[in-house]
Amino acid sequence: MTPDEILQALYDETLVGNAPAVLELTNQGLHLGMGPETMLFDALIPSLEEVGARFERGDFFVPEMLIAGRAMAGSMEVLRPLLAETGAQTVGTFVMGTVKGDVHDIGKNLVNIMLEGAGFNVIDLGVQVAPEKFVEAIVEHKPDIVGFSAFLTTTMPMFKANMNALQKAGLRDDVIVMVGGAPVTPEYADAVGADGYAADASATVKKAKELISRRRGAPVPV
Ligand code: B12
Repeated sequence: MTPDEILQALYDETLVGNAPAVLELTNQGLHLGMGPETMLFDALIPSLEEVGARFERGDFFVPEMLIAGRAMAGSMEVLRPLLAETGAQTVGTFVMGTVKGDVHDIGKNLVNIMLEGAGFNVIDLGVQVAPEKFVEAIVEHKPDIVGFSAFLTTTMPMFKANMNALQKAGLRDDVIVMVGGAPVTPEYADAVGADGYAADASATVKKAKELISRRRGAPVPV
């Protein structure tokens, strides 16, 4: 297969949730010398975007979303160490979690991979993270940044609940807060009092470094 055929097949097989084929194609692509970013940004992510569009139109239902998500997650297991492999030094600690009531984690995991690749020490609290868990993790790990991820309009209000919990615990000024996830907008991030928002994984890395530099009054290593 040519690299273009692999990208097309990765897109098609992710769309139908054929996990074994997606894994096999990922390995074939790497064998051919294709970059992990190419497979991620030119096939896997666009395919999941199409899954979302079909769900919105009523052509796909939850099981289809689930198997497509699983197919992509299988490929990410292989790509993860390669995407994170830059040998950069630690630029800061980032505690990350998907908010309570929300199980979406593909986007969050992707952000984590890119942050690790950029030299961050990432502590992933997983999904359905309650406000008190975020508080506990901030006390324990003393991160530079805490990230809240939400993918549903019904779980976005948890950002505010998390902010209130930080305030109540007296931790709000100790940590930079970033928020993100498919339905989140910069306006919403401002409205809940977050320090930063980013629309995708690479923008998150950039923004995170910028916010840390500003707080420390010195540039972070690149
Ligand atoms: C896969 C999927 C699922 C899977 C999740 C599997 C998993 N392990 O994650 C399953 C099947 C479980 C699922 C369930 C549901 N889902 Co769903 N799902 C999706 C789908 C198709 C893809 C999401 C995804 O992974 N995208 C790919 C990643 C790479 O992109 P991303 O998520 O946007 O992440 C990027 C940015 O947002 C950002 N980012 C992410 N997190 C963070 C955090 C910080 C701090 C920062 C700075 C940035 C950042 O960087 C990421 C990487 O670039 C989306 C459609 C879509 N297009 O988003 C629907 C979607 C999110 N789901 C939706 C719905 C409605 C549901 C259900 C309610 C369906 C139901 N009736 O049961 C349930 C809810 C379950 C729950 N309680 O959470 C809706 C949400 C609508 C809304 N606005 O509220 C969507 C948008 C589909 C649609 N178009 O209607 N879903």
